[in-house]
Amino acid sequence: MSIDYGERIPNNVDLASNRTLQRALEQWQPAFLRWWQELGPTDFQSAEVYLRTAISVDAKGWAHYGHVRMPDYRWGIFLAQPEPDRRIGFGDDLGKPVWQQVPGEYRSTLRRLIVTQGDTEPASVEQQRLLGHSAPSLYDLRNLFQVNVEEGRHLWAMVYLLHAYFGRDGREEAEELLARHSGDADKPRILTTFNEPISDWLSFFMFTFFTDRDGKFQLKSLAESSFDPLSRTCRFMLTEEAHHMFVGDTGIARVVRRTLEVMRELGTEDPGAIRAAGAIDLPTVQRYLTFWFSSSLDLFGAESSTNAAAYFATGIKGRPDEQQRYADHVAREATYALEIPDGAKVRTTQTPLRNALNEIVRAAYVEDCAKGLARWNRLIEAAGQGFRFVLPSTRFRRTIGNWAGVPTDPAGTPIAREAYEARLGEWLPTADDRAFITSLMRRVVEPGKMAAWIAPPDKGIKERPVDYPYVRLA
Ligand code: BYC
Repeated sequence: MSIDYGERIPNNVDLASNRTLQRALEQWQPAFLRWWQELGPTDFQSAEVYLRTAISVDAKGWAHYGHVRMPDYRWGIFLAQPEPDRRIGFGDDLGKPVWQQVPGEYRSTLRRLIVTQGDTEPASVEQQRLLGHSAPSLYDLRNLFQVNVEEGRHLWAMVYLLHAYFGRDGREEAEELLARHSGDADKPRILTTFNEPISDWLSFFMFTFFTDRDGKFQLKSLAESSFDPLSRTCRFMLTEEAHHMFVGDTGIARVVRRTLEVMRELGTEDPGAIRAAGAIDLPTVQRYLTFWFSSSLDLFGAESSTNAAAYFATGIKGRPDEQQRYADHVAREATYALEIPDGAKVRTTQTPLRNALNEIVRAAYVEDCAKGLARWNRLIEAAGQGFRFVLPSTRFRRTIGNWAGVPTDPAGTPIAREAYEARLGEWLPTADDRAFITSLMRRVVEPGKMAAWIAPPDKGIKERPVDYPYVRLA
């Protein structure tokens, strides 16, 4: 399953044997490169960046590392190895052979899911396009660009499926993926979180921790799909995705470590004093965390969803880690208790489990997020400080599902709208917070040096030292 780099579009799907598909993708390629030049990272296109590039889809040693100019990065099409005799793992058709082609009756549903997934990838590159100018170190700058080129590749992954399996409609959708833009008033990206600006590095770390983690859960759900090419595509995307969440997890930990150092040096918890020393006070970190976590919760869809039930029944989209995590792969009779708003109160209602799948996956996501908070809280505890990060309730600040527009406090208790609006500034980043964070965003370009608001990483990339020139600026 090694990747053919002799081709114009590197791939492991034997693209050369399908001339029509190859030509169609070769026509899309210049449009993609134009999009990258126009809406990818601003400037830096001639910088040499220490990037990893996939050379194989084997679990071990799949990437090559070296300095590359981003426009020369080899975006391509890589699918995980096929599993021999793979069978449908859940739903009404459990145990039947998986599909190598799209069943006619599921065509529009599958296309829609692939388009929604595909839309998030270039969206995130657009959201992050200005961040290179304010990178806190060359190490971070390289990580940003690594994430960006791989999100570009994930767009390729979805475009391949659209071109290969959805005919003319698929080709049109592939064009639309480059026509919608993050935050565009007329043609925004499909999901709300992907229209939020990411103009500072604290937001970038929150996004890669919380929003990329939604990516992990959605990709795992799609990796279970009975549509085998989609499953194989997502399985390989997950290999790359792990690094993106690592960037967020360690980025936030480094911010916290630096703040704790300043707190110790100054002997104070006072946010004003910590800010004056150029570090980010922990309550501000919490407000950013609350913002990005609550925004990312919406990406799982409504608590009770007939769409989700139909995806599961038909085998289109499953639950993450279906085989390892669940015993009943049909889930026809089972129910799930959902908590829904009832005036100023909360009521529990039993819902068919298949309808509650978005909520079940969201709950697994919340558990996963909590592990990151536990790690950061251990740093705070070890420093002898009393502050603790908390995840807000999944009811807080929702715009999708039963809790959409229902005012609650971060603990999830319904409150009056006036009280909610009056207190939002305690819970979410204020204009003052954003101005302060923006004031810290200054580019640091000397190898090994870090901005004052973030601690250095524990180690460099691929056994290189932290002061390695990860980006050679032109
Ligand atoms: N915003 O029945 P429901 C990633 C719509 S991130 C706007 O619950 P469903 C990445 C919904 O479309 C992962 N609209 O929906 C991360 C539906 O519309 P219709 C991206 C929303 O289908 C970082 C209606 O509301 N992958 O990879 O069960 C960097 C009723 O909702 C939203 C995917 O999302 C929303 N947040 O679930 C780079 C996987 N939520 O049918 C990349 C593919 C719901 O009434 N997508 N709606 O017109 C899906 O599986 C599903 O579309 C969703 C929604 C899970 C998003």
